[in-house]
Amino acid sequence: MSHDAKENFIPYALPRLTPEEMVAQSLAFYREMDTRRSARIFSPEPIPLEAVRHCIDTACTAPSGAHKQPWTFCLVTNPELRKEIRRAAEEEEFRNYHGRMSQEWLEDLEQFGTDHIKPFIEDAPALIVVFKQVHDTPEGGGKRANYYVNESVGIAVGILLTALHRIGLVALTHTPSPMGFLAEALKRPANERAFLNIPIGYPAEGLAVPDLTRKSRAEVLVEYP
Ligand code: IYR
Repeated sequence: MSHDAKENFIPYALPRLTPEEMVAQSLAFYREMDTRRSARIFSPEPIPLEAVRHCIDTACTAPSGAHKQPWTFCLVTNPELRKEIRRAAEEEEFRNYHGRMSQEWLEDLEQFGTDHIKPFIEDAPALIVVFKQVHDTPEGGGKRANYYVNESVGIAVGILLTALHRIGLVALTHTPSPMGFLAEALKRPANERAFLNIPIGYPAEGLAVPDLTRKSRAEVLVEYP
């Protein structure tokens, strides 16, 4: 069995860097990623969609359970669709902010100044609505299992956010839960569930973001030498 599998294997290697190059490149990349921030106000300017498609291709290089690649990325630029998505998202968010979210949750969000009004859904030039595939739909019909779907799609989204940041676009990982309306608006098949709504675009001119600090390395890294 494992012998048969190995017959499908192909050689694989990566260029070997010196330890000094590794330290320098990892530090440079950390510094680049440390400038990534979520944005809630976007410039309405159009963005080069071919570059965004490349970012989505990059997201799809993510590892996934049994290589099922259980994701669909919907790139929504259509203004009527964005208007409808905004309307439905604000309806859900109104219920979230006015009863469904706990007092503690509302307090935790205070510093971000968010409410149920979501102009960015229409102002951003594009939305990437990410769907997870709760099961597979093989070519010949029927159902097959997918595995570790949330982990797989979460990793893909992480890579997507990284790729977008590298080309100077900002994004927001928006969760207008419950998100069933997204599958309906985008006419997704029965095996797909909305995972995140990600408005993307250039940052609005004069954009300001909350003055956040990140946890220190000592708080997040435990080494076991
Ligand atoms: N989905 C709501 C509420 C919200 C929840 C969390 I957790 C955030 O980090 C930010 C917002 C909204 O988008 O307003």
